[in-house]
Amino acid sequence: DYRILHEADLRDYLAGVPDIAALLGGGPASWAITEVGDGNLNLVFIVKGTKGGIAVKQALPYVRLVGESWPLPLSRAHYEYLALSKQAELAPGLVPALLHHNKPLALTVMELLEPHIIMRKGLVAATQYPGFVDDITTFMAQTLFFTSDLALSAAEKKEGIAAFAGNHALCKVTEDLIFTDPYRIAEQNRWTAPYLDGLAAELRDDMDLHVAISRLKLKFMASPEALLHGDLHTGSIMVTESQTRVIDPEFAFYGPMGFDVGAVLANLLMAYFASPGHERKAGERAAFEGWILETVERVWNEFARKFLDLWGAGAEGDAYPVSLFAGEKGAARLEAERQAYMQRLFTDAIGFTAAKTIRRIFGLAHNIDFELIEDPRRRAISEARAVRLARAMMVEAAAFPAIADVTGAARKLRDW
Ligand code: SR1
Ligand code: MG
Repeated sequence: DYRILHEADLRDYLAGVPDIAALLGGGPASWAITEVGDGNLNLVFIVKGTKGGIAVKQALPYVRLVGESWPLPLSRAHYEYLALSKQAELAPGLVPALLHHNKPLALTVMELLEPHIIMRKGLVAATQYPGFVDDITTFMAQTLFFTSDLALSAAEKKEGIAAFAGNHALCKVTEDLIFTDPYRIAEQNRWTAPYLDGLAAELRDDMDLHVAISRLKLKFMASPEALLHGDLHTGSIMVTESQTRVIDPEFAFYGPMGFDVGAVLANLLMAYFASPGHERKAGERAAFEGWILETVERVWNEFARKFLDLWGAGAEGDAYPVSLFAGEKGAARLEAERQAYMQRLFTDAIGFTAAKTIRRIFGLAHNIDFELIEDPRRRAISEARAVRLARAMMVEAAAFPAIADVTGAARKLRDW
C-alpha cells in the first residue's frame, strides 16, 4: 500500500485517523501542511490545525540527498518506531511522543516539538544549552546500559539483537560512508577543494589510519553491546535552552556503545572548530568556545558517572554474575573492573569521535557547522584542524587517556 504522500494525500490520510484529526481540530481543509524535511533521507511535514500541531515523517524508498538511483528500504521507518518506543520507555521525556505509526506507509506521527530547533543550527548561532549535558547523558546512560548484557538476561539481549537485525541496509550506509569511502577514491566524496586536496590525498595514503579505521569498522560491525541510536549527531537532537529531545533513530541497531557517545563528542568538537569561521558578537566567541569544550568534558564525565551508578545499583544482567564477586574482595575487584570497562568504552568513543569527524569533511554527507562558513579558505582551516585532531585520536589513541586530553589538544589546534 506504500505511496509517497504529497500534501493533499496526507490531508486525506490524517482526516481518516480519528485521534489525530481530533488533536488537530477544525476541518481537514483548514489544516496548514508544510514539508520541512532538510535531512538526507526522508519527508517531514508539519501539520497545524485550530487546536494543535503534529510532525509527520515518511520514509522515501530512496536516499533523498542523492535521488532514486540509491534505493533504501522503507523498513527503516519501522525500526525507527521500535527504537523510539524503547527510548521513550528508558529515557522518558527525552524523545518526542509517538502518536501514530503506519508500517506499510513507512509513516510516523509524532508530537510537534515547538519552539525546539535542531541543535546544530543553534550551535552555529553560538547558542549555549545549559540543560543539554544532563539530558543527553541521561539518554545515553539509560538507553545503552539497560539494553546491554550488564542489565539484561542473555535471552532478552539476544531477542533485542534479533529485533533490529533486519536494519542492516542502514548499517551498510554507515559502514560505507563513515568507515570506508573517506579513505579511498569514491564518486560521492567531496571536500573543500583545492585547499584540502593535499589532506585528502594524505588520508588515502595513510596506512596507519587505514588500519585504525578498519578496526573501528570491525568493532561497529561485530560488537552488539547495546541498542544504539545509530546517528546521534547534533542534527538528530532538538533543543530549547531548557529542553532536549532526541529524534530520528532510523539507524538503530545493536552495536558498540562508543559509537553513540562518539557521535555526540564529534559533533560538539566540530562546532568548536567551526566557530572561528562564523560571525560572532564581541565576547560571544570566547564564551561559546569555552562552553563547547566544557560541554565535551562534561558529556563524557557525566555519562560515565551515570552509567557506573546504574551498574552499581544492583544490575542483574547475565554478564558479571553477582555470585562471582561476593564479599569485600569481590566488591573491590568488581569496582576495579567497572573502571577498566569505562576506560575501554572511552577508547572506543574516542576512535568513533574521530571517524565521525573525518566523514563530515571528506565523505558524502557534510554538516552546516562547516558548510555555512562561506569563505572556502577559512572553512578549510577549520576543517583541517578538526581532521588533524581526528587523525591523532584514531592513530595515537594512547595519547588521549582522558577527555581533558582531547579538549586540551583541540584548544592547541584552535590557536595554531
Ligand atoms: C546517505 S545518508 C547520509 C547520512 O545521513 C544520515 O544522517 C546519516 O548520518 C548518514 O550517514
Ligand atoms: Mg537523520
